[in-house]
Amino acid sequence: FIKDPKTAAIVGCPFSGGQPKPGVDRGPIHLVEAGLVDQLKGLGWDVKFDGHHQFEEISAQYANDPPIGLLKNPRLVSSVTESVAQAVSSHSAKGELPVTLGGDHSLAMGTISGTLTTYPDAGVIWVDAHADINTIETTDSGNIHGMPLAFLLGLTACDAVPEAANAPASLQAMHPFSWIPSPPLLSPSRLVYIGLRDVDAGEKAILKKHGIKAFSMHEVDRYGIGKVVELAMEWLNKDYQGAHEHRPIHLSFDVDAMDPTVAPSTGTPVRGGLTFREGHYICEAVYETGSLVAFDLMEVNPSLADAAAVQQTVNVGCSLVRAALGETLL
Ligand code: 6HN
Ligand code: MN
Ligand code: MN
Ligand code: MN
Repeated sequence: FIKDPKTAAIVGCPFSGGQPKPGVDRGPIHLVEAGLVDQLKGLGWDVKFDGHHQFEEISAQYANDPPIGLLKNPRLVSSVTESVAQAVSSHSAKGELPVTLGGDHSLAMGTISGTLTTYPDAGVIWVDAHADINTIETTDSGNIHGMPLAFLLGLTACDAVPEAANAPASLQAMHPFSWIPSPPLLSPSRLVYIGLRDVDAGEKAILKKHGIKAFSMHEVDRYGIGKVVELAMEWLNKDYQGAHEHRPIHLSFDVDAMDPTVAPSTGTPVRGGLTFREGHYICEAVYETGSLVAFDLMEVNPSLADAAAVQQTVNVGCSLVRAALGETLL
């Protein structure tokens, strides 16, 4: 999928509009300042990086962005993710590997849409403590970083908890993400989770209803990470009949999947997460299949926790990206 000479395109996305904590927009800046570009060059990749994306024009346009229902910053997030989709697809169309640095996880609406534009049969591995699949009706927080998969899958009122049927029609009719194609590019059978441990009740109902495959921390404990990644790949490829050995894979990695002792500087930490090695193993094993076509590293927030914890989290973030680009393979 990725053309020779292997080129990684860094898509730096200093964006925090999908959640309320300031600072996550500084994540990509810290990751690049820590030397990520040279580190990837050191692995033999050509690296394209022409500065972080500036969402200033969009931010100015939506300085006034009243909520839609509970949804916060809906027009801003919609417009930013639309521009990210274009950036990602323009790189992947050239046979480059887009590496998107967040920023909050709402950005994955853009990255995954971009990947699916170039590779319509791609599968998604979503590594996260959270399921990020709340709909307009199930969200309690209104933070869109908890909702990207619902928009990518085109889930609406009828997919929510039963009481969602009572949501006002005006709310159900609102489509702040109307740029996302309908019918949706992603289907529930091409999504697999690893690392879940804080899933809202409405989200559990959605996972069940759509038969979405999820390996929570419980399954990581039971089977071990090696088996979990093997089962995840098997699941994604079960019905694949394309020209390649495997389906192309988009790996979207929320740094809060890691245990907070490993990656403390993130907005919604949850104890009981992936160890340093488990997180790296996922990245390595996906790269090893030769089917990785896009990688996201999201939710590094350098303004949470003390300087040493920030340094640690940024270093782990760089290390996960290197693992996804083949560092540990001999
Ligand atoms: N993330 N389920 C919670 C919500 O607000 O919907 C938490 C979401 C966290 C999102 O970490 O990318
Ligand atoms: Mn998360
Ligand atoms: Mn929760
Ligand atoms: Mn997330």
